[in-house]
Amino acid sequence: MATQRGGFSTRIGFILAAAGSAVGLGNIWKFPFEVGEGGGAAFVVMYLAFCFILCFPVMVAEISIGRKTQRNPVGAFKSLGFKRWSVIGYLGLASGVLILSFYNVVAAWAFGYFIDILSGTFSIGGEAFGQFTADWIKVGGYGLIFMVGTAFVVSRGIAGGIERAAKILMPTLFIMIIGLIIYAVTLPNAMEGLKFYLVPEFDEITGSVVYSALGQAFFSLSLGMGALITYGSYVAKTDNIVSSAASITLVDVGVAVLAGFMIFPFVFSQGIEPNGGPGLIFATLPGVFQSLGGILGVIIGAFFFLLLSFAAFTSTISLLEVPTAYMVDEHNIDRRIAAWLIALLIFLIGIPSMLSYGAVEALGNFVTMPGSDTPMPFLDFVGVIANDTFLPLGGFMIAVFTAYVWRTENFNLEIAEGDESIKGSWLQMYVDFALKYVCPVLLGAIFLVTVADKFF
Ligand code: LEU
Repeated sequence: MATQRGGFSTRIGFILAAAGSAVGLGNIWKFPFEVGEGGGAAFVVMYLAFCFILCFPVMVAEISIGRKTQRNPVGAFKSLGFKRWSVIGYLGLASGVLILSFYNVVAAWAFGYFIDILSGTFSIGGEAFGQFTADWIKVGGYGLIFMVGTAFVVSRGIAGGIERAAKILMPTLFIMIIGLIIYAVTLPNAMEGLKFYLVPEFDEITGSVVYSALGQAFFSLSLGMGALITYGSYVAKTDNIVSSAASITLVDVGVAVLAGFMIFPFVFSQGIEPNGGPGLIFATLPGVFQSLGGILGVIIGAFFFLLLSFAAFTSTISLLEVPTAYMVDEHNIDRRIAAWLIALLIFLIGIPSMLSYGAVEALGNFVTMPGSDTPMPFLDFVGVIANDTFLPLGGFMIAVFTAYVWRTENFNLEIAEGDESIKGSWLQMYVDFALKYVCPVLLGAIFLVTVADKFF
């Protein structure tokens, strides 16, 4: 079975692919503007706590469910003998499809910035971001290119496509970020940016901030959408799941934290307000690069948006892999056909998001959430539903399922497959305890309270 489905050829290949899924626009585009809107360092503290305390155990559970069953998220629950629980898989599929529909649009912005800066057609100035996103033909074209690239890699399968791409792209990304941080901290006002980022003011925390920090933790770690169940299904039985999950979490959180060190000095050096929403890095950074002057600015600017596109690419691959694996496993459809058809469908679903940043007024002011006085664009609304709401709900159900339905004993047998020494270790004991008590209670409580706060 496993050989027909393909699989990762090496442990590091899996870790890089999963870390590639985790590290993406979530770290470099979304994390900074969420920190900016959530009041700075207090958001960062909450996000970190959620990642380690709640998300890490859920990640171990997802990878284990995938590896045990060698199935996509829907088939996994069926194959464990709990058909009704495949509702978690369907929820994951829905989340992944919705997320990819808007994620691809933001990836198109990043990729478009790269091309435009490189070709010298980019106009810098206050209105540049709005003008760029309103040009739907252009954004649509870049979005199509991005989706075609994603479908191409996914259609080629695991070791030849996904693993190979991640092995090259991830290390390059890391080096690029470090270089940009070194530059960022030398800029005027960099210290103020770092202060905003690092010194928490806890009175900034509201229900809505908790809700976004939790959604951000799940989004950033690619949890609750079945991506890691799917990637887990390609992992060899000899791999150590707990230590792989720990590496993935550390890399992802590390890149988000580093992205903050890069962005906030940039934002403050430009004298820009950090609470600018999804346009934050797109509006801020071109000015930074321009201030470098001439060819140097062009090179560094293009380099940055290339980096962002790379990061997004290894994530769009994982998002498309989930419905593709579902079609391959459950409906016996050829991988290539499945990947191309689903990519096309998701591209179409993403059109309203694409048009909601300047092209169509009604989509731009799509809905005003209770407690807010400004309407949000369609793209942001899909994010609130799929990412801030569905993902933590998926995580909650995975924890409950693993601890009480599949049962901790069976789960522990699966994680001990790759490494007996994990048995009785404090890490394993924490994961068990968290899946039984901490995740259900905290995720359940935060979910109910914050959803009530946000939607009613
Ligand atoms: N984890 C990814 C990111 O941070 C997003 C996920 C939906 C694939 O960009």
